[in-house]
Amino acid sequence: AAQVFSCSLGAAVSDLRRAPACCRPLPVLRATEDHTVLIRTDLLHPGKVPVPFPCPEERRDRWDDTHVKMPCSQHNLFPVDPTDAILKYNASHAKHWSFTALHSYCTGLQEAESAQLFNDLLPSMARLALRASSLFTQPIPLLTAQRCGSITLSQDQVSCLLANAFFCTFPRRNSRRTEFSNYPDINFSRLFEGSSRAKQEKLKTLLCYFERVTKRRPDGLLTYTRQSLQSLPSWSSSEQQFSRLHISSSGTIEEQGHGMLQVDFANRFVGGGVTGSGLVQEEIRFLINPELIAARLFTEALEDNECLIITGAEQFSRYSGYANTYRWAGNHDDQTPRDEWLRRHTEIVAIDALQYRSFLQQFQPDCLRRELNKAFCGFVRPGTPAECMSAVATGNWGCGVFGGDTRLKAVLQMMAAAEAGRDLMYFTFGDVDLLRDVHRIHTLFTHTQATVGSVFSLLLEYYECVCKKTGRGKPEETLYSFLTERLDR
Ligand code: AR6
Repeated sequence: AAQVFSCSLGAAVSDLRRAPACCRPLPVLRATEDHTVLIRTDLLHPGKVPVPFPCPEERRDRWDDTHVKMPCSQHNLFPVDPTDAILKYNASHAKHWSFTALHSYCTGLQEAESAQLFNDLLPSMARLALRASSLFTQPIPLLTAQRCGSITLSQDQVSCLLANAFFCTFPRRNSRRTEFSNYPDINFSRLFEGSSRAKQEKLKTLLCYFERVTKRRPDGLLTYTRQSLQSLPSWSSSEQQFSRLHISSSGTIEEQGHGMLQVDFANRFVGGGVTGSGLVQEEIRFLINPELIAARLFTEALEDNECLIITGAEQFSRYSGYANTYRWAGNHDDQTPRDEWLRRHTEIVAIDALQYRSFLQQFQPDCLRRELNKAFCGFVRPGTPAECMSAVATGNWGCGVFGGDTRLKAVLQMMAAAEAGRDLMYFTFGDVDLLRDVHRIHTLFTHTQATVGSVFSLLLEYYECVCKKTGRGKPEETLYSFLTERLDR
C-alpha cells in the first residue's frame, strides 16, 4: 500500500553523479602482481569475443591452495566428461542429492519446450562447460582473506564457469569438510532440490541466462576485486560533514541506481543462498545478473574490513515480486554502455551486515564501528577524487533477513558515505515513514553542520544513556528523537 504514496525527498537526482559521466579515463588494462587478467589485452575489440591468455601451447595448470581447482585440470581425479550425468560424476553424493525442483521444472514444460531443453539447451551448456580447458589457459587465483586482489576475465569465460557450476563439476566443492570450507558453494546441486514455486522461478531465470549465452557468446569483460582495508577511519575524530542524500520510497537499487555504486546486501559468503533456497535482495541480484555467481568460485568469506566489488555484470533477466512471490519476468536486454575495458558500467559492491539477535545489540560501540567500517570499505575508493565517484545506491542494508534497525543503518551509511566522499541515493522499498524520518534527520545534520565525528559521539551517548538502561526490547526514547533533541539545542 505504501507504494501508492511513492514520493522522494532531498537532493535532486540530477545532482547525483553517475557513471559513465563522472568517470575519469581508466589506465591501460594489464596484469600486475595483484591483478590477474585472463584474456589477451592486445586483442581486445568491441564486438569481438576476447581471446584467453596465454595461448593454449603455454597453458599453465595448478592444483594448490591459492588457485581454483578446475574440472579440466590434469590433477582432477574425477571423470572429466560432464556430459555424463551429474550423479555419475559425483557418485559419492548421489545418495544425498535431490532433483525434485529440476524434475518438476521439466515435467511442467510443454512438449516443444521440453524438446528445446533436452535437444538444444542442455547439450549446448554441456559443450560450453567442456570448453573450460581451452578458455582457461592459466589458473584462476583465489581471492583470499586480508589480501587485495582483482581478477579480470571475459563474460565468455564466466559463462563456461557457470555451466560447470550447473553440472556440479567443480572438484573439492561438494563438502564443507574440504580446503574450501571458508568459500561459498559453487556447484548448483542444492538448486535442483525442493518443491517450492520460487525454486522453479530461480531455474527459469538461470536457464534464460544459459539460453542467451549459448545462442550468442557475450563479448565483454568483468572485474572482481577484493578490497581489504588495512587502515580504518577514527570515527570519533572525523571532521567530515554529511554529503548529499536523495531518498525515495519507490524504485530499486538495480533500476533507478544505474551508473551508481550499487550495494548488494550480502552474506559474508557472497551470493548467500543463491544456489540454495535464499531469494531476497542479494540472491535476486545474483539471479538476474548471473555473472555475479562466479564470484562464489574464488571469493573467500568476507571479513570485517573487506568487501567485494564486481564491475561489468550484465543483467539478463527481469523479475517481479520478492522472496516467495518472486517470478522470472522474461529476458532483459541490458543496454548499459561499456567502459574502455569493455565492461558494462555497472559497479556492484557486496557488503555483509551483521545479523542481530536482539534489537539493543546493534547499538553497542563495537557493532557500530564494525558496520561503519564495513560500509566505508564498500564505498571508499582510495586514490579516486570525489568528483570522479558516483553516488552510492543503497537502502535497508542489513534490515531484512539480518534484522537490523533501518533508522540506525541509514545514519551509519550516511556517515560512511560522507567519510568516503560520496553522495547517497537511498531506496526505502515502500516505507514512507522511513523516508520522512531519514530525510528529516539528514536535514538536521546538514543544517546544524554536524560532523561524522559528532554524530558518532551521539550514537555512543545514546548507547550509554538509553540502551544500557533498557532491559530488553526497544528503548522508549528512539534514536532519532535523541539525536534531534541533542542537535537542536
Ligand atoms: N532495492 C532496494 N531495496 C531493496 C531491494 C532492492 N532491489 N530488495 C530489497 N530491498 P535483505 P539483509 C530492501 O533482507 O537484511 C540474503 O540471504 C527491503 O526493504 O535481502 O542485509 C543475503 O545473502 C529488504 O527488506 O538484506 C544475506 O544472507 C531490505 O532491503 C542476508 O539475506 C533488506 O534486504 C542479508 O540480509
